[in-house]
Amino acid sequence: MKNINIILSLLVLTCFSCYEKPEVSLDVKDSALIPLPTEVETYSQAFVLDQETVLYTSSDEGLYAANEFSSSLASTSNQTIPVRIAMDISKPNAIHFVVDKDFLQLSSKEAYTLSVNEQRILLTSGTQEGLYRGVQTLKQLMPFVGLKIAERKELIWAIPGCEIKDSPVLAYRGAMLDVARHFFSVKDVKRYIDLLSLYKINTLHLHLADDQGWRIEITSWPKLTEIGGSTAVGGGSGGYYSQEDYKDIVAYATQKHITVIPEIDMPGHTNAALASYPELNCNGKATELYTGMRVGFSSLCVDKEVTYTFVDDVIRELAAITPGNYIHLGGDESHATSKKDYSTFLQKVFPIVNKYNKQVMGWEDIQSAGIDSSTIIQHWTDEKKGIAAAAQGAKVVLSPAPYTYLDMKYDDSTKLGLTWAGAISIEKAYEWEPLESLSTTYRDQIIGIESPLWSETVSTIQDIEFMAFPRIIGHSELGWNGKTRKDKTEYYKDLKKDLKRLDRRNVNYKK
Ligand code: IFG
Repeated sequence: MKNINIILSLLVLTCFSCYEKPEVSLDVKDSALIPLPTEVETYSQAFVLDQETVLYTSSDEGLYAANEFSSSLASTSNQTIPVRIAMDISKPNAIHFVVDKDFLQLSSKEAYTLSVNEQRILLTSGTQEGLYRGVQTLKQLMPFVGLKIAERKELIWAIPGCEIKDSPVLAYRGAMLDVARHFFSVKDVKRYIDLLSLYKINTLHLHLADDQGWRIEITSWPKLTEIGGSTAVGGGSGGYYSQEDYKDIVAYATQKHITVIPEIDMPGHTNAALASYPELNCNGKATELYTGMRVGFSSLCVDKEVTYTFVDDVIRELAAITPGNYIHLGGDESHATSKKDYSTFLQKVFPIVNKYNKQVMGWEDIQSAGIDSSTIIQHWTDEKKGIAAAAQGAKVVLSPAPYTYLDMKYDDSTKLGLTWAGAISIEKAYEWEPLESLSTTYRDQIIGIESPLWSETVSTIQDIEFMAFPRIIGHSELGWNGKTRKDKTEYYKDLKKDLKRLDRRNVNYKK
């Protein structure tokens, strides 16, 4: 028995040494890179990743990115590759994750370069965030399947040679999830975060309160969730995030370089709060809980001092568990608040946000209350209001409903969704030019785009995936590059391939 082992091990040894990395030439143009990087040069020789490949880095940021790539490869191929802490970019058969502070001179902290040749891969950025974005591109360069070659037990992976220089045009690339009309578990929100991060989306706006539900625990006003969180559109059981749950979501998003922006809509869209506390109502009587789909019928009581104590407590507690710079105050569809009261209310509330060291974000409607350049206005339906906001110096995030509202039906065969902003096909979601929105006078104040998914008709993670994908993939490219590709057919060709990656993740996207 002993001899056979010696012979076998000799055989393996010789085979091992006889293994020559195959020369593979692939065209990077065949990889489905979305968002399309700023510059992609083809290089003939592919890099072959095999069991001897090592991921090198010598910085915490690089280690983080290397682990992100290594765990992603392990999850799609059950192949683990060693991550070594050493910086020697001359090492062959290696992927190097390099932090180069010179990159910090560039316009975006998310800028990176990715260089692939037959010897090694070099991913370089000035920040961990930039490396993280580059890892998403590296994952998209990976072939769908590894190569099985005779001499090897494990698969090898041929990555097309290329020189990529990449940096986003728009800094704010967001998705909004309405967890108020229907409540979604922490697990579901994390799943959505996972998918958003694949496309370099960097902001998650959580719509945490509305007429039908209050979804975030406020310890000083416990009935907001006890009563206000107890139901949903259609009368379901509702739900809410404890502050620990919310911190869990924020931490998870932060790991994927996604900033969470919480929204407490006010003074309208507040029936859940008004049903929880009689004193918040001008007549001192609590309203009934509401499980319908109407909007514009509720308002906090602008004349009562207790209203501002309430707002102060809510914003204080929310700011304390929100590392991001913004608190979103909503401000939309306050049809039950007089114009004068609306302005009075917001002018008293804006300073409360600032008192807790946060900046105000709001739907474009709040521009009528007087805003400044520290405010982010979210344009959704009225170009005049959007332009009026920009004219006051505000930064603008574009969410034009006819192109970005993911709760709109794809077409009249779509069971889920609403129709008031018109059907939004996969093509319509992609074929618009964000930087031509509003007036080009304020082009430089447009900081990004965001894709809202309202949940009146959406109640499961499968529904979220169906309505968001593939339309939000088109939005991710518009956010990253600020425009569509010259040849749009190239985008749709890449999208078709990219959807195979979503198949591997069992994403319920619209076919
Ligand atoms: N408009 C309302 C949302 C939601 C939406 C559904 C905004 C800013 C219609 N406000 O969009 O609360 O009901 O498409």
